[in-house]
Amino acid sequence: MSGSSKIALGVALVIGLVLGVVGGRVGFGSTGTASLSRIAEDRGLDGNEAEAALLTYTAPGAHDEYYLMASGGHSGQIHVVGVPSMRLLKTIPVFTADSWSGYGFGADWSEEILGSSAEGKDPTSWGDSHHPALSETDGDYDGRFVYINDRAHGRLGFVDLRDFKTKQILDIPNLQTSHGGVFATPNTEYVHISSMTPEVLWGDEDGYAPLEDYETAYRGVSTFVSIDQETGRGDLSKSFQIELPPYDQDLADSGKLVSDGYAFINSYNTEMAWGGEVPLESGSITNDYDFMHVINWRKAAEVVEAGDYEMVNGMRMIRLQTAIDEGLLHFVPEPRNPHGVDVSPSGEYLTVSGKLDPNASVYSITKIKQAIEDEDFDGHDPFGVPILEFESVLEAQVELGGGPLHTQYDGDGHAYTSLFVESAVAKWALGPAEGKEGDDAWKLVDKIPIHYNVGHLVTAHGDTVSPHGKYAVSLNKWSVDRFPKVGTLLPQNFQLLDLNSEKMRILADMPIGFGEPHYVQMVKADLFADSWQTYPEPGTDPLTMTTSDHAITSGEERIEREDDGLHVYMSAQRSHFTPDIVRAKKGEQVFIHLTNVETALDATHGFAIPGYDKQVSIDPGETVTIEFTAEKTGSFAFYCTEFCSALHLEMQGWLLVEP
Ligand code: RUQ
Ligand code: CUA
Repeated sequence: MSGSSKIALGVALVIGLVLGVVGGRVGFGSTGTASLSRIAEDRGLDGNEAEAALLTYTAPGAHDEYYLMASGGHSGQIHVVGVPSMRLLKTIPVFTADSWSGYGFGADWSEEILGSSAEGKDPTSWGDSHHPALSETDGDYDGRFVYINDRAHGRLGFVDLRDFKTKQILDIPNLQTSHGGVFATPNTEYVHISSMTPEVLWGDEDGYAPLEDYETAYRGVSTFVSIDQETGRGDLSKSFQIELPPYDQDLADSGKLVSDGYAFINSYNTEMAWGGEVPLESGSITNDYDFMHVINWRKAAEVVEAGDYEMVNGMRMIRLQTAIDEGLLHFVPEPRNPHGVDVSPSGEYLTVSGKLDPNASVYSITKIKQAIEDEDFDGHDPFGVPILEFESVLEAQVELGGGPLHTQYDGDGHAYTSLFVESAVAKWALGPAEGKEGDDAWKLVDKIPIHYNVGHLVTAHGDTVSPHGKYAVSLNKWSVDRFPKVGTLLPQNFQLLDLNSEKMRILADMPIGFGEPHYVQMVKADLFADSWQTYPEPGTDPLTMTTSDHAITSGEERIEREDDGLHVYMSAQRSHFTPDIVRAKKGEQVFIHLTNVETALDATHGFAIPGYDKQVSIDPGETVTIEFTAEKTGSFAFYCTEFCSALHLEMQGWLLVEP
């Protein structure tokens, strides 16, 4: 049989099988099975590809089973992608202004959020979002909130998943850049974020310290941001930090179940190299081991409650010596330059992968707790932090391949680890705590090549106490030849993998053309069944999620001159702004309180005054305020920026600024 007729037979078999199953219910479409296999053949699809198409095809109008909550990397945003269709559903602006939603372009609520970062940072500039963390209840996603870090500026963004809008950006004190986390503790008591590059904490009176003072003046910090369970917001007054040595604290994870109450942070550059004559890339890899930081955060919270902290730039900070004395910080040696630490579903195993080591090293929390209790230490680091003995807390090492980075889990005792250097994903079996015993435990089960240079990967609910398996998405840094040419800056690539059988397979590619996503979480779509598509309270202020003081209903529109300026109470309803003429005096402060009085699903209006560089989106039931000083005289047209109705083009009006 020739190669091509083998393929044709494979296609026919797959299509025959799949359609044989569904055909009874829905028929074979307009062409019949024979022609379907001809279509597959014409399109050059082999049997596996035809099957992948059927497994991922999401019919027009059908909905996806999972969402990816994807970090947007340099875009500073969160992107919501459907799985298995791999369609981009939504971009949630977080750290970067966004003109469609008006985020940072005039809506009062967004300016309050973007403006809430510290002085000296242009609040509407940009962010480098890395690691989303969905809120959890009992260690599994609960669909309430999502948090994300800004790797660039050490900030934490918070999105309420009732309306999928950002509500808060916290600029974390004592944190110049961030990486470690973010993760939520199992009941979202805290969201963790830690520094990456150490920051000058103990400099001179100007806060300055030369690099020669690296070991004395520079420090890392681990931050536990306390979360208000009602609003989802972080409250810095109830949060605390732990001072850490000036290592580069890398990725982190939260303990769960047996390891609940602990946090784990990888580190590299325990050599404390800072570049220059000894470049960082060689200076930071001379030690055989770096240190996983094991933090007992429950104990830390008690220490803070007992008052054993210092206020440092407005944050309660447990000093390093206190953390050592109180026994809430221990180090575990980890093969050099580790990147990811990922806690297994039972909470027992901590998988650490070192970029320069082909093994996944798995530690046992039971052994770690025992070693801490027995004070079974293998010396101390230069700052006096006790180091546990590598052999006594290690559970297993599994050789996976080149450059393992990050690990996720399924519900079946398997771990999935990205291999950056090898461009592959490894599937391997865990041990007894995850149901794999004897010869079935601690071994590589399957490996699949990835295109190319996988960073993070994700499985469905893959970092929770009950992962679903099913799908994995590999977040590939390079796409090289995977897509048609689009110039010199190439897209990243999300590659969808099927986990439903012993051997993994690739189902689809999705080009990502907006930045470099880092971590992603895959969450069951039906968790958002109760999220809002229109605001339930008329005139809702998205910041408070309650009725705005400035909300109006139809008939209440008016213009009032008050002491602080001109207040316009305006409604938007297909296809009219009422009032549609606003007369202001030069120099006057203008407040346009705009309510979308529609209740219909999807009846969003926009409101732009290009002459004043304002643009907002007002969703059904929403009230926003646009405030500006009428500095320029003239006649400025405003218009609705959403094609909302047949008379949308007529939905415009005038701002007249009189001399
Ligand atoms: S990173 S590719 Cu999460 Cu910022 Cu590992
Ligand atoms: Cu409202 Cu167009």
